[in-house]
Amino acid sequence: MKLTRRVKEILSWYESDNPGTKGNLARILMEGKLGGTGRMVILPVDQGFEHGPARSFAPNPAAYDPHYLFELAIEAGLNAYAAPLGMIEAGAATFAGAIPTILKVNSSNSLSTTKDQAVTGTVADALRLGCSAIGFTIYPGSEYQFEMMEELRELAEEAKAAGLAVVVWSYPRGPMLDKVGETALDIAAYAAHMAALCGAHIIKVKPPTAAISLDAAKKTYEKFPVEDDAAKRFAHIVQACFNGRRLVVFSGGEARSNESMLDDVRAIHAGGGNGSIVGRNAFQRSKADALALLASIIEVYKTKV
Ligand code: FBP
Repeated sequence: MKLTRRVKEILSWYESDNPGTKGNLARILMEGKLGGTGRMVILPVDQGFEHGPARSFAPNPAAYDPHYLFELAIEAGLNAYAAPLGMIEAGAATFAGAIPTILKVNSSNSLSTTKDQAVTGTVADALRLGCSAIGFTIYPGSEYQFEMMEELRELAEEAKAAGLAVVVWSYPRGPMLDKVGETALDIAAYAAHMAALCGAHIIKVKPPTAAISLDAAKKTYEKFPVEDDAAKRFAHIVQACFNGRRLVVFSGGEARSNESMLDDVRAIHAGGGNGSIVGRNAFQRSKADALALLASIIEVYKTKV
């Protein structure tokens, strides 16, 4: 595999990583229809944990089958497929080497009253299953945020030593954040920055709104405003990710129209974000519709900025 100049440049930003980790980042960045561009589209399917099986898969029952999800990511020409242990194990032999995988090693669930997560996979599992990376969610703002960050520290250290990459889902939630706060621009930038500080190679956050939520940050954003424009907001998140020295991708959220998804994608691309991680908006559509939407998303990321 000949790396593009862009991918080599991105790899150079990860100054402390060993060849194994850089090689795994390169595998993700060089895979699929966006391979070599520095942009990525990833399929995440951990919603069975987060929301339960029916809420996740009833809209498109084919998606109850883990093989369907691997096939969707491969046929769409995506960069990687991220899922919890059981889901990756269920297709491990059939799809070995077919697409880079990210083992989601912690998860929450809707039966819990606390904003905490269980560690359900290990670095050894990721290596055994041929994954390129581990994926870990932190909930900045939760009563358990420090424990999650400490778990991440241990797992990231182990993953990096073993030559794996580390993908961090940084989702603000907890007692001091209302629904508006969870996706407010200042909070999203803060969450992305903390994931970078925790040593993430790839950061995943929700698209930010124009709201500014933290009282302590309001004065600063009044003095140094971010223009009221979606692309400028994504660019601000990129700034918070070490001024673009860390890859950042944005989630798709609940099922919504193609146009609304594509509006976000155009703004992410214009703002210099590195791509999308699209779960429900992919696997809850019929395969034909999902492939069509993912192809349109990829086309946007292929255009010159
Ligand atoms: P979606 O594209 O379906 O939003 O998937 C992205 C994701 O981060 C999943 O990995 C995760 O299960 C889900 O979002 C959590 O969504 P929420 O925070 O809305 O419960």
